[in-house]
Amino acid sequence: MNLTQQEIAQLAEHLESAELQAHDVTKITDDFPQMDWDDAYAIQADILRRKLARGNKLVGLKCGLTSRAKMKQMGVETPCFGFLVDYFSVPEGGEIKVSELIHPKVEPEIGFVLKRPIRGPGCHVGTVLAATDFLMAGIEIIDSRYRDFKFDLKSVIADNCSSSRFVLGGQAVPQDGLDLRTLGVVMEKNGEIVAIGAGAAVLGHPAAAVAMLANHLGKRGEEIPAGTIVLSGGVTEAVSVAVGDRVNLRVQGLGSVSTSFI
Ligand code: 0L1
Ligand code: MG
Repeated sequence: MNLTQQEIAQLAEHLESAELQAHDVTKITDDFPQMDWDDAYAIQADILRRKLARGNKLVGLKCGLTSRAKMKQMGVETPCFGFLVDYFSVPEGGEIKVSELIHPKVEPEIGFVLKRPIRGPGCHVGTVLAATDFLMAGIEIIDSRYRDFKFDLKSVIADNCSSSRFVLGGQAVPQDGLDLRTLGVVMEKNGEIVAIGAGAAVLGHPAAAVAMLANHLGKRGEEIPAGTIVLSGGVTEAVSVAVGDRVNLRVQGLGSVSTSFI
């Protein structure tokens, strides 16, 4: 690690304030070019610590930048991992206040809930499928705190991978019999189709993203707990939304989920 504890705490406060006050900032590597990967995850962990100290609850984990479309859109080559806390969760069909966000975008996600914890190293698609309790369709609302969504991977990891809100569909579906690679995904904004994809867009198989997360956590002596929601990463590119937009997502075999922006 190249940053001091004081710098990590200062950057966590800087990024969390930008989130809570809904204002953008420049990417933090501009001022701290020496920052390494461990520093980036340490800043993210300090943002989580701040939220837990304030009484928020950890409710899930997310994989980000797991599809070629997303990597190309954001100009990066490697997935990233973040956390989800209670107030990020919006009920199915619920409304999201744009005034609380900076420049939100939506992306279609496949949500996994595990029946038993998994911990890397060595996790693979089979490990994840064997531990999966059920799957859910999900819309993730990402909202980078960086101006114009311009960042590098270390900056975005520190910023909790742009996590902001998420909406899960009303169906919890066992994965038996579903081929997650060929699950069709259709996302509509105001009745117009804005993104189409299939599960294989996520690292060849959405469970591969969850396995990568378990292996990432394993290196830190952590695991994916049972019962927590894990988002696979967007199946397609993210789509910008604004006040008045209504987004509907249909995932083959997992049902639909919608949300409105007010
Ligand atoms: O959930 C995601 O795939 C987003 C990860 C962070 C990059 C971005 O803001 O697009
Ligand atoms: Mg995502």
